Amino acid sequence: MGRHLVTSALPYINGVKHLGNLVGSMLPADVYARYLRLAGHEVLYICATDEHGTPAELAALEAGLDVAEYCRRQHQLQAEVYRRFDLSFDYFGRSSSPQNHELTQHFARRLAEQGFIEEREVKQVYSVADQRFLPDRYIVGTCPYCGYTAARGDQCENCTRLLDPTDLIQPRSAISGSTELEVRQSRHLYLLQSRLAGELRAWIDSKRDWPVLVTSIARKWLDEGLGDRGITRDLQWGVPVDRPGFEEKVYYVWFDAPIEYIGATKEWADADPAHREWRAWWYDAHDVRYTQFMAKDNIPFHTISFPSTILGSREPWKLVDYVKGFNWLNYYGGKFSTSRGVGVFMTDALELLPADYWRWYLIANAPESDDVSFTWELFAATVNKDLADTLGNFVNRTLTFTARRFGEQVPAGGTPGPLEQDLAAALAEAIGAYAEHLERMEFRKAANRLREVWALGNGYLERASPWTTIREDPQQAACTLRTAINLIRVFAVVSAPIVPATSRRLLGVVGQPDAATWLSADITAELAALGPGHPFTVPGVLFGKVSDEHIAAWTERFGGSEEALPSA
Ligand code: B3M
Ligand code: ZN
Repeated sequence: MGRHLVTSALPYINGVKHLGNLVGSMLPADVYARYLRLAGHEVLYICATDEHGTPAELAALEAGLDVAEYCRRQHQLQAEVYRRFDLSFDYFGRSSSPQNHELTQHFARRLAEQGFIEEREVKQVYSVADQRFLPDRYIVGTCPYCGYTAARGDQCENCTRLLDPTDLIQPRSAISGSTELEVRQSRHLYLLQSRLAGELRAWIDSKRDWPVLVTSIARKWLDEGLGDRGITRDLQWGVPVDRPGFEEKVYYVWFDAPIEYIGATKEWADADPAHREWRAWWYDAHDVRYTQFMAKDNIPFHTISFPSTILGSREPWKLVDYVKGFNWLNYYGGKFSTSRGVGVFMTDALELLPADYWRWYLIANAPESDDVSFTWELFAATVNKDLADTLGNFVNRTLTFTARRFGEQVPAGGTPGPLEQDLAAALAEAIGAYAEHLERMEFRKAANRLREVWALGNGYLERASPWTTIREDPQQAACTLRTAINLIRVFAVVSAPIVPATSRRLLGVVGQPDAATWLSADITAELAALGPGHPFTVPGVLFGKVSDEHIAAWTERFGGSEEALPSA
């Protein structure tokens, strides 16, 4: 059994997230957490909004709100959309919480005590008009290489060259447009990661079962020589730095954000006295297996930066046991982009179709080994074939036919024979493989197996052909339909991690409570769980099909292939 701690990368507070964000962290983490719970493990699945940093401040400014109020509202909105997507967080916290403030300051103090923090004097661009230091990306100007006039201080978007703000011609503030910029001195805290490089490498080397995507990114950072990292910023919004002379500064968002995994666990505990033992999940937690989910751009922060914080504290906080990283989900080969509004956002998605359509599509096409493209054509094909034709059609034809011939209850009569034995054997094999893939977090492979499980239903009906046997041998037909109704229950249980709402609906149809445990190994017994006379109801069509008209309308609304390509 064992205890499983699961976290998904914390979504930035500004703006509703898109399907790319969802499939790269929260959704697979949710599928995994749901599977583990069904398999009988104790699970704590934690997520939170990542609320600090310049983008949050600027978004608040733009919204005309005080940043704390802006974050409070955005947190509510995000929590609501995740609930509608059936993401089963045990707690959804906020990195701006007092708990995270306290823990972040604790870690900084410990790191300083252990000699891993140093004060350094740095030169930074200060905007007189904005009365603030500007992070590199908030300084814009003309690219010295290509002449692009809106190049950012960290990189030119046009020619992709990496820049220093001082390289820019006619630099100006991205916030106010002011050109009144000065270089000023400021003191900052540096985390001496270089001193932990050996320990980090040994730790990464010990992770032989990690995906290559993850270890190769971590090793690349180590191989390039691990630099020390500035962990403070001249901002007001963030976790205050509790050190004399640093009253005007806060910790860098990437320092406090991962600590919020722990912070949110404390929030969870503080919200309910039953969770008093929260520290046992994190501190000296040798019986806990900790799995993190994230997209590839977050991997360095979770395999290098956050582990440096933990290791350098010289306290027995839990290090991650397994990192599941994801590639990009693109929109027709271009990037989903929050800032440019390209692609499908989570609220848009729910306006079009219920969560399970998206959950299924995204898991079945998860960007695990490569970047993949979202296209409406593939979305339609996946939904129509798997959900409508395979699962939905099986359920509807089974229940409609049974109700018409035998009434709305599991029919009595007949005895299972070779067809049912074959079915049970095939199911046992496919479900076993499916569970193994879920356990290993191989989501596409898991979805392939689940699709195969569903297809066994239609294959069985074709072979047993109750619409034929009902004429000469109604007992035989009754046995087939009884088995088929039990199959619906079996499908509902095993589908629960990926399409939880559908699972609940199907179980409701056959008068069963929501799935709480996985199936037993005895599939023959599972296929007889609902006995003769057990009532059911006939649901309406489970999954509507996505038509060519839908595709045309949605392509028009969200931008088709052309608009989604990165601008030259
Ligand atoms: N908010 C970046 C992202 O959403 C960042 C993750 C924090 S995880 C501690 O991609
Ligand atoms: Zn350029």
